[in-house]
Amino acid sequence: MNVNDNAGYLIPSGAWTTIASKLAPTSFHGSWARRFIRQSAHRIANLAKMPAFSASAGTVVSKEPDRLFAQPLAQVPDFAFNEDVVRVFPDMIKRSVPGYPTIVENLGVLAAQFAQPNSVLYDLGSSLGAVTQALRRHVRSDGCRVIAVDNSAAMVERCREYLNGQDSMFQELLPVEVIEGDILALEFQPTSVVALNFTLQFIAPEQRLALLTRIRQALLPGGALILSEKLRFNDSEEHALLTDLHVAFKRANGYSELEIAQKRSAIENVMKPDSLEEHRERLLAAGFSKVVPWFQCLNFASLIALP
Ligand code: GEK
Repeated sequence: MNVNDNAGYLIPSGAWTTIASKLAPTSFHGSWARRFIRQSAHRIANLAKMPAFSASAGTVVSKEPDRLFAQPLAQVPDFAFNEDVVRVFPDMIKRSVPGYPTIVENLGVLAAQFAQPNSVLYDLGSSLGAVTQALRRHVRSDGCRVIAVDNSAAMVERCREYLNGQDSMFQELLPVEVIEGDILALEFQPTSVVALNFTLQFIAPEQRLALLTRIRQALLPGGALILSEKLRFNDSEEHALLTDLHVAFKRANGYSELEIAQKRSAIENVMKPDSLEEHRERLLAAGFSKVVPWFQCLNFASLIALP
């Protein structure tokens, strides 16, 4: 069974039992069929033990809907990656960040092109480990391992549970270590792939260049930094248009005007986007030789930076 066999759909764990019981007894013969049924049974048994989450496009995630800003709040506190956010995070980020599932899955595909044998791959600001899961599925170079780092204790705890879930569902995954810590204080090991997937925007602007410089110094020849961020635009009309279109994207994903407004005021003090030009200039100043945008959807983009 391919890891992407349920591509794009959240399948409740109970449904697997039904699907397999319909397929297994009569439809297949021979050794391939027996192996298929045995592996399916293994996954079904493991999925059944995990009521809180299921596999979507091969990624182990929770399904709880984001209603955090649905009721009027007397005062909207600054956004924090706490227990409440952790519970709904997969739904929140998918409904708020245009292109997020495409970026995460393809980050694994891109990483496989840059990963060097016997090196570390970093997922910085790993949240629940969606990127880590993609790296573990796609990278096949010998001796690679993933280090996921996040400074939210709640994220790290749940991330470890999800990665255990991934281990019990899929074989031949890269080894992984999840560290609770500040990426600004991290001692980098020689690395071939660094993912900063929507994390740099939460780092204080004056500390971004120093972080990117340390990442560049740790990058091995042939490696890459993959940097995804929300963008702002120097041209005010372009900025207004893409901001409006992003609001339309959120509306289309079921968020109310109240939810959109309260989330905006919660996040505006903690998340500071840069323009594409600022990213390019800073990456070159940090010592990267080439910056190549590989994805943009509305005001969200992802870049490959080469050492
Ligand atoms: C994904 N990459 O699903 N050190 C460590 N972690 C940090 C720091 C820091 N200094 N600052 C913020 N974080 C993920 C999504 S979310 C982006 C990344 C979003 C962490 C923070 O705790 C949070 O988990 C993550 O960076 C940002 O692909 O929510 O828009």
